[in-house]
Amino acid sequence: MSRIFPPVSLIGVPTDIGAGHRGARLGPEALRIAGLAEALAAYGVEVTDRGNLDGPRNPWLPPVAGYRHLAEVAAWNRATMEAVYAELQAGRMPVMLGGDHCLGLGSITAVARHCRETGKRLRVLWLDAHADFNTHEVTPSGNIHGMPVACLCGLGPRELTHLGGDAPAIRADEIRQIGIRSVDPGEKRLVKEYGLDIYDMRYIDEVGMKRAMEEALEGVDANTHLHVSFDVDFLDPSIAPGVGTTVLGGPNYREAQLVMEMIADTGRMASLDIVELNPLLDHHNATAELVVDLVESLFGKSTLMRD
Ligand code: B3U
Ligand code: MN
Ligand code: MN
Repeated sequence: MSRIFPPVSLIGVPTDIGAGHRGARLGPEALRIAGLAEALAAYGVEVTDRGNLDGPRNPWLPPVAGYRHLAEVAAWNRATMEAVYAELQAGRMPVMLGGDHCLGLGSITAVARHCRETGKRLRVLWLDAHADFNTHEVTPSGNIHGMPVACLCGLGPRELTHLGGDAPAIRADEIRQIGIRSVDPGEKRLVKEYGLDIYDMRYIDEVGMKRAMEEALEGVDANTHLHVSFDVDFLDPSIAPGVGTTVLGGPNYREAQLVMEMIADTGRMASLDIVELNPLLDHHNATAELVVDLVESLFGKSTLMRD
């Protein structure tokens, strides 16, 4: 069976406005240099690189009332939301090249709106070392890349929770988090309160990645829009050092490949974020090249062997 993908639009979002390290703004270029567009084209995917979005520079200020750069984060996310929504409306698959993970807010807000308008069921797979469910009250840093899931679920400042008009943008039961191994104390309480479905590393160690992914993908059907939000710090730092917040004990290369292959097997991935790649912390662009390799698997590279 050969897979037919909708045409893909790459959208660069060169900012580290929500992060605690500078450098994720260089992520889109590193992914381009690692050959992302060419790799997808080699699978017969029609790829158009839309270039980079524009937004405010990073003023690199301390938190104000628990948030760093709230107005700038909102501006970048508005631009992301509009760009992603336009691609979906045009029947294309937006692939957002971050940029830090605060941008998942704009991207997924657009996807959720598209799903409401088309009657699709939304499933978000959030691949990450972190739950990204902090609020201004419990954040240890004020960095908004630690808050997008909470904002999507309606918990956060109005500028972010109401980005798409109504809040919440998504329901907690539309998201599955995989690879989690760093959750702050107050954040832990909130994810329990909101009932987030988290496949943390402890669970993956116990049942294995295959079963964890089967559970995370359960119920995905022909009417599902599957959005993958891939924070590169999901991966174990031994294979992916080029991120700002490495956390030991993540999925190894084989486990990560299996995740991507099982997503590809569903045939339902309709939008993708690639975030938190920080080329300043990378070695010879190796993390970017690994990401391209994994994204190829998301598009069915390795499953071709089983056709
Ligand atoms: N939970 C911490 C650290 C963090 C979250 N997301 C990333 N780092 N990439 C925080 O600051 O919210
Ligand atoms: Mn994240
Ligand atoms: Mn993370």
